[in-house]
Amino acid sequence: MDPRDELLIQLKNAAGWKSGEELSRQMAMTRSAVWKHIVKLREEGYNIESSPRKGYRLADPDLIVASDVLKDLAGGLFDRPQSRFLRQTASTNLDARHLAETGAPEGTLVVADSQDSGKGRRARKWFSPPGLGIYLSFVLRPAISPAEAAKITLLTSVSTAEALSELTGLQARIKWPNDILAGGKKIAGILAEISTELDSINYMVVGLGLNINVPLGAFPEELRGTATSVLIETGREFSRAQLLKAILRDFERRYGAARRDGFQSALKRWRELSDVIGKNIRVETAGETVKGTVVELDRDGALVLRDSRGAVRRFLSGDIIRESR
Ligand code: BT5
Repeated sequence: MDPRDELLIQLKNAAGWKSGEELSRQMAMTRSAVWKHIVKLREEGYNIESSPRKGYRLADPDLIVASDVLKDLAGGLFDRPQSRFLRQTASTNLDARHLAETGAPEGTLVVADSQDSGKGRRARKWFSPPGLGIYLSFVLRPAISPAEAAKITLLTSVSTAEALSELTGLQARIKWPNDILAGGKKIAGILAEISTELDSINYMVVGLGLNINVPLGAFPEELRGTATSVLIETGREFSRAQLLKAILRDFERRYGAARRDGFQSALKRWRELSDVIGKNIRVETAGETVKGTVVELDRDGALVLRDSRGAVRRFLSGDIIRESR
């Protein structure tokens, strides 16, 4: 293991101060070598306090450490040496796209502690406060047609909702096509981007933003009525690394199952978690707004709507707004 990663894990597990002497013994290196690594880690942006008497302490105990995450994903889809764990970046989706363009294999991850320009769909922004959420993107190269790409978003939604419910006890729901809600508010969003070649997918980048330990007051004013976090909903803080691993494990399992047997079982769960069939809604797309009643979520992940004139319309993307009757 990279010695700096090992140092981070030692400090994280200590959950408080750890003496330089102990660190040097456990890591089988001199105290001055420990110090040099600490200096490097600080340069990379890790907030490590030091005290001549007590030793060292990680100021952010909820840090996501690469090797800690990767060891739990060893041997699977996300076991990729090309993966990046960053303190800070503009957008993990952008990073993952660059990696994909230069040949990074399926399963390559980009995880960041904070983003300066987190992206939503249609040039919207994703609020990404440092250390309080998951900002993750991964590269996929699925052998499906571009028309089926929405299925990957729905798979990611199911995995996120399931892992959230399992670890935190929250009743997470899915709002078509890419939002996860808790207590009726947005707790996570997914941004899938696709690069196509003729009629096949060259690569896909799936981005997930999940609000974990964000207190209400930390959200910008304009999001306070619509956004939420695990902390707000449960009153408790949760480990970001644990949630990250649970989501990735669930996704890996479902993606494998979909490749073997198709998307049916994920689709079934997605429909249960979506709870939108029969509801009166408005769909806003880039070009138009259509009112109607949801007939179904079809096998490609499209929303099928009967509009006020009785015509049936199918949407693969857009935003839905619930209409009151
Ligand atoms: C999304 O877009 O919901 C997709 C968000 C994907 C973010 C991840 S983070 C890691 C990866 N790297 C990136 O750069 N992006 C991905 P959309 O459905 O267009 O929703 C965007 C809207 O959600 C904004 O216009 C706000 O109204 C709202 N919003 C922004 N930040 C939020 C947050 N942290 N929590 C809840 N709502 C938020």
